Amino acid sequence: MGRIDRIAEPWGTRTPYGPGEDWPQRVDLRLDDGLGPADVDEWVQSATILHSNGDGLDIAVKDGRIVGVRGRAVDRVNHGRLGPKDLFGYQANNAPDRLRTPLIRRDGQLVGTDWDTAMTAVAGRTQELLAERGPSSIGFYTTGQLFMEEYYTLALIGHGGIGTNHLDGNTRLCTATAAAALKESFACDGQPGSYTDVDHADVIALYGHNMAETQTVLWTRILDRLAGPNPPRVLCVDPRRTPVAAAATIHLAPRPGTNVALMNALLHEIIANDWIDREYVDRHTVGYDELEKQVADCDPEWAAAICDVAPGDIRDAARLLGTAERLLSTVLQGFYQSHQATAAAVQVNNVNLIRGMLGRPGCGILQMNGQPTAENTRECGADGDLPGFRNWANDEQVADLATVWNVEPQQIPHYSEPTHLMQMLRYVEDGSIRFLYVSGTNPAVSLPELRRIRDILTQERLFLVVQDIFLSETAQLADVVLPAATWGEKTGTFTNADRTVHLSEQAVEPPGTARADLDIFIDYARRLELKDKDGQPLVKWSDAEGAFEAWKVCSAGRPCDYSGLSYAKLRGGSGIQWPCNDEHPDGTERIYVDGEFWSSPSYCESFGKDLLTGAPLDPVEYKAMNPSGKAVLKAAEYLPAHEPTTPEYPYLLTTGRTLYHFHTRTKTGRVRQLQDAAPDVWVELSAYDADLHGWSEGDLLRISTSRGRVEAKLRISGIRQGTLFLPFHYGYWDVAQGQPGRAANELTVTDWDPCSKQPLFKCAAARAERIAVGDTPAPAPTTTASKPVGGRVPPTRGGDAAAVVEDLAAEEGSRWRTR
Ligand SMILES: Nc1nc2c(c(=O)[nH]1)N[C@H]1C(S)=C(S)[C@@H](COP(=O)(O)OP(=O)(O)OC[C@H]3O[C@@H](n4cnc5c(=O)[nH]c(N)nc54)[C@H](O)[C@@H]3O)O[C@H]1N2
Ligand SMILES: Nc1nc2c(c(=O)[nH]1)N[C@H]1C(S)=C(S)[C@@H](COP(=O)(O)OP(=O)(O)OC[C@H]3O[C@@H](n4cnc5c(=O)[nH]c(N)nc54)[C@H](O)[C@@H]3O)O[C@H]1N2
Ligand SMILES: [Mo]
Repeated sequence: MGRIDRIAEPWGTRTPYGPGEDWPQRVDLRLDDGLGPADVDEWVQSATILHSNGDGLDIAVKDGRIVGVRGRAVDRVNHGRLGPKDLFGYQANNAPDRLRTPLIRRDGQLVGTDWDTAMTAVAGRTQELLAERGPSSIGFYTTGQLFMEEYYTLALIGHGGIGTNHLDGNTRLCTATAAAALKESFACDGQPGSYTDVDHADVIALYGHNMAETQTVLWTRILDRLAGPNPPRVLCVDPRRTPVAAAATIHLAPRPGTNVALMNALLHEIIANDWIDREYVDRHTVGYDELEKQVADCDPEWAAAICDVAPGDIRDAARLLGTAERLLSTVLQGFYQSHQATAAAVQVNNVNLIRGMLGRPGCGILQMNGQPTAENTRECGADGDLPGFRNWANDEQVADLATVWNVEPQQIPHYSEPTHLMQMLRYVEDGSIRFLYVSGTNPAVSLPELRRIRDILTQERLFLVVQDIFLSETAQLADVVLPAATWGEKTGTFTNADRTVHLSEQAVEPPGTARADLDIFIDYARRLELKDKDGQPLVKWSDAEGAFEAWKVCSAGRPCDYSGLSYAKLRGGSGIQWPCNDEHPDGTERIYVDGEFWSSPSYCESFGKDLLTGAPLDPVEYKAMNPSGKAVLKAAEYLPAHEPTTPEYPYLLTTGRTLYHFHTRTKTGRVRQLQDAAPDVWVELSAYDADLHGWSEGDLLRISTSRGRVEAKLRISGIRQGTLFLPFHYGYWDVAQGQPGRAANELTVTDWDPCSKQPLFKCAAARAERIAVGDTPAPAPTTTASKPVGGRVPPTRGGDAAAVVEDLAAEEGSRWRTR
């Protein structure tokens, strides 16, 4: 057992292993200062909630309070490890400024009230609008951070009860492109890969994915392979020198927004060198000829001119991919939130497909998720899909859902795909949506072009309900604020990016009168008197396990089949991967083994779209293209980004994350170890650009686009020249009013991918000016992609306050008994 500063060393101690071996266990434990394991009254089973990795953990409880966390050695995902956000983040539950009672706006001010008054207002306004303007005046905007049971209930209320098509999640900002890319290639959502592919792969390619900072435990798994015998080779595609880039065999740093050009050149090389699995292509795919034609002219020289990457490096990368024996590909926001998002992500699928790298150990695709429960938002249809990956354009599947819900099929809107968030905002802007119920998301900081968002959310005619655990920037704008119980204070399940389902049990009571999101939704449905077609209550459950049992029925026979799972089965051991049913009682490690897909015209979730325009294919077109349900190789032409740089706005601005914070920091900003590691906004620029202007580390810059301004101190980092990076974590809840702009989204653009409708947070044209010479370094970590180049900057450390116990000898479960 060792103690280690996990702020200074985010990934902890190496436990090397070789290909095909089991990843050794290492149990990470963090308790409040002064406490030891013997002080803990009870350990309660759960999983991590500050990213999509789904690391199993136990919550330590003492005197009815959460006092720490410990990784679960038995869990397939993490083998006991935890990342810094999870080791320290639990403290946010105990923050003194948690919302404890509902708030309602009276004479312009939010004042405390009781639940009955608040819910009467919320349900009353809904009923008024339903009577006056019909269901399309009602919109719901939820999250990727609640539990599965909550999304399923909300989807039933929205689609089956109220009958509005306006229900989306912040997963639109997050994993809409993951879902879209899977639907384009496999005609259905569902993650092909498994985290255990890391144990077997000989090449791992990470596209626009800073896994080291955003899925720290999965990255630890890769670091342990890199430290062991026969390590995998790593390809990193990212305009910044991230820790992934630093560890990579090959790092390509393209201009933001040029991913499709790069991918087409990689495909061109793979095809030109005949590194293709012809048999797999012929037996299991359609569309190869079009793909070959599309990339025929896309040689590395062509791409080099667009991406500003050396042609030789593109050739080397293509050889790495083309000669891999077990290729694991991962994709995240550098593709999903960039120009031509779906088209680019689909080309990654194409690389694996034409190489026949799917369905075998080490051969996988991880079109990653970001938020901890984003997978469930998608599965349950709370985000622009129908529950159970049902196809809105297939009347039989809609009728089947109607049977499950005991409603008439025409009650469920399916005249088009459910409305995506950016369109919902337009409807609010136009006044056709008059009621917006926001749960578990903070759009006043996380959406693009914040000035516009604030205008939309503060409209007089809009009734805004915000269900949160803190008085976020968005909650401050609400008509009614509903205080929620959160992770550790309520029970439910959630599913990570590799389909692993975890049970998260209630460990402590919520603060004040805060209630589980599920209880609030059920109360809302009851007050609206939503009924099924026999006049019985539409929502037939009153607790989480009841909702889970209902979801099992809804998901049975669909790809995301939970029918073989139960709370009892999820207790005690590891998380379990869906599909889990009679055929696969212990879950399913990899889908699409033997080249079998869920893409037959009658079963598939989606008929696909045109990658350039987003126009949906109709059933007849789909059937003609893919009659027997194969994988689809979809080609895409590169198009230049919509907002090119100009002499006035000469930089490409990209935005993203740092290791120590989660999103708008409502949790991590209230945790001293994490907040101290990255206390305020900064902006990154290359040494080349800084030298050009004579700027130094710590100088105060003003970054502007045509939409707004941000002031931030300069960190000279390993970012490519011509590119600016801003973390998007810093909003306004913890600064005085009137401070200059610091949210990255003051600058981002109202624009989205035509296919996935995911906003483009990663490429805008911007200007940088120095407004003051700095005397202290930028408040950016030194342990991450923000690592300074040159200059003297004190290293990021947490010291004693960040000490974590690592038990490297933990075998056969953990040393400390779980109840
Ligand atoms: N520490 C931490 N971890 C998190 C989260 C968090 O807030 N903090 N959030 C979770 C969530 S919800 C998500 S969605 C994930 C996101 O996880 P990631 O996608 O890994 O994180 P980002 O920082 O958004 O973007 C990844 C990288 O994309 C690169 N990039 C930008 N533009 C381009 C481009 O045009 N092309 C290419 N190839 N790369 C580009 C950026 O330089 C950046 O390093 O993280 C999850 N995990
Ligand atoms: N510029 C830029 N913008 C981005 C991104 C980017 O890379 N760059 N990334 C985008 C991505 S991928 C994402 S996922 C979004 C994230 O954007 P948001 O979802 O807006 O960010 P969070 O801070 O996670 O907001 C979650 C809210 O839910 C509350 N909450 C937490 N737990 C619970 C709970 O159990 N119940 C309820 N009711 N509330 C809870 C939190 O207090 C917080 O206010 O941001 C997007 N915006
Ligand atoms: Mo996300």
